[in-house]
Amino acid sequence: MTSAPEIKFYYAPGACSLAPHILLHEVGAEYRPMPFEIGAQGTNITEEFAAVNPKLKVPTLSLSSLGSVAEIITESPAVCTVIAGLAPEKNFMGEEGIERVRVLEWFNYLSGTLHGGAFGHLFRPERFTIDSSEEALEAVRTKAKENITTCFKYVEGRLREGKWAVGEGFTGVDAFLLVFWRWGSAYGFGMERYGKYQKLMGRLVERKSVKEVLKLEGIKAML
Ligand SMILES: N[C@@H](CCC(=O)N[C@@H](CS)C(=O)NCC(=O)O)C(=O)O
Repeated sequence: MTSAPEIKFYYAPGACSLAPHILLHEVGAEYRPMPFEIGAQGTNITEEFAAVNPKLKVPTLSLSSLGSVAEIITESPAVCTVIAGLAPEKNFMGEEGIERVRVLEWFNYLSGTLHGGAFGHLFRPERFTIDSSEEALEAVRTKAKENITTCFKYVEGRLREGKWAVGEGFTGVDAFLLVFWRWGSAYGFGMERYGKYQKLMGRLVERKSVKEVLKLEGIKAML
């Protein structure tokens, strides 16, 4: 007999972990929330967390079935894939075939290009230059803002009026898009310019899972 896995979910309010957090509620999984604050120096690290995920990043998922060693899953696309797999009939990572490919395409773009390659530079410019002068850091931030705007324009261009990001149903991509919507709003990227994106977020926040998670994380959608 196989038992349901015991799930620990490491997250920080308003971080990229928001997307898998929403998926955990969509699939109705029981999980133990492990909240962290991300401060100026990065994740507020505990020894336990450093042992669990040496990358020191959220989201991190620990999955164990009784008597087995926990599997540690890191990286948002992988974490979302595992969670979606708990309710495979809901196709939260897209239906098999081209939809699943599109979901992967979106996830890679959002986590690699928009998050790692753009917002990451705005949030942590010191990680992207060996020059610690304020001028050098500001130059990294300036370029990051340009790159973020390019990404938002691309996202807006890819979205379809009145539809979820991929296929006909809600997927993890829609939840992931909320992360960047909120960051864009918080950092003054003039998000009201992106009409299709804004409408998509308006539909998304009507979902029970999204309402629950925003409340649990103590954050607003920033629409
Ligand atoms: N590539 C990773 C990035 C994870 C990441 O950068 N998480 C941020 C929160 S949004 C974090 O934990 N930051 C702590 C730090 O950089 O010190 C993913 O997609 O999961």
